[in-house]
Amino acid sequence: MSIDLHSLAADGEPESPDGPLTKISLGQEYATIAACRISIMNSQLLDSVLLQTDFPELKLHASGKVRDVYLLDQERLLFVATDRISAFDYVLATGIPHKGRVLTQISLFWFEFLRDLVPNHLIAADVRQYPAALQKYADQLQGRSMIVARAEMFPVECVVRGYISGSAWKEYKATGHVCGIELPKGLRESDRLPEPIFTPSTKATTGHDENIPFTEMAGLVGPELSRQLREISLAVYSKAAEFARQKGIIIADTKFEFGRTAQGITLADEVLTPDSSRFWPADKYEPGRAQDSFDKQYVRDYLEAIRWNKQPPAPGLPAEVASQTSQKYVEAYHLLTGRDLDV
Ligand code: PZK
Repeated sequence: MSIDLHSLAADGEPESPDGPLTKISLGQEYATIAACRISIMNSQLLDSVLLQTDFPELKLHASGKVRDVYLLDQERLLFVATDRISAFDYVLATGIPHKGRVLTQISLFWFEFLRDLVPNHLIAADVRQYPAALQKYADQLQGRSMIVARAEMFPVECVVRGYISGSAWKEYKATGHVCGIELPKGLRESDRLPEPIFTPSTKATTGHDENIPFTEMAGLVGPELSRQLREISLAVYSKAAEFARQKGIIIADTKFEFGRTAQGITLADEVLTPDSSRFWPADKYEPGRAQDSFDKQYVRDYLEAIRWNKQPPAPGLPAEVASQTSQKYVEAYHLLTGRDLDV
């Protein structure tokens, strides 16, 4: 990162003995100073950033930190990936140019790549094939949206881990197992697992998803369906992770969501994106420590540097950080697909 926040802090506020910054309001101030000093984000880029969707006559079906889902009719939903970015559990005030298109195009790539393994919910992603009533929103939708088949969603997250990180690392350190799966002794943080493991979770009512043993999943959705979801999840992860690894990206873990449609068990939601997975740059992989994130590292470094207290309101990002982050998303797309994101 080219910004030296400590030098910025030095000629702004006096440094307190326990560090340069403690309060969120100061953090925002420095974000602004940094943004002014480094560069004004190219105004065309800024124009293209979508933080909020707005389709007044459509019914919002669900909304996440990054994506908005609208109800089109009884059979179909409209998924839109915005350029919002979250870090440390909060959506930041600044969007990331191209992010929504990168997430959408990565999911589309994997849907195609995985189509022989599992049916998916995609109906259309070319706006010209969307209903006439949506054509007036073509600018908001192109490249970042999909029409998908409405599924009866299963109330579990199907998580697969090929490496030990995050909540699984915490659980393993404390207990030696993860979601009821006994793991070898002596694993280090970020180690590759002997084989990928299926570690389902439930959507917690507040905050984070809760890891559950397979037996608990079986109680929730039934043992036969649980076995099928585990088998599909592991097969999908293994095929994709092997491919990504050849392209220089380690997919350490990922979360799938499935539902039932006319096609049977159907892969839904976004698939194997940096938002639903941990992407690590393979050339920097070093077990024994937490790994840098492929996409969000500049953002995390910046937020740590300004000492954001990780309470709302979340700060914005300097143009330089947003721009570098944008480039990482575009790079991930390029590495995986070999294609250029059309800008
Ligand atoms: C569905 N979500 C989660 C994702 C959000 C929320 N094919 C489908 N049919 C019915 N429902 C869903 C899907 C899918 N995929 C998934 N919510 C509804 C979700 C993204 C953003 F706000």
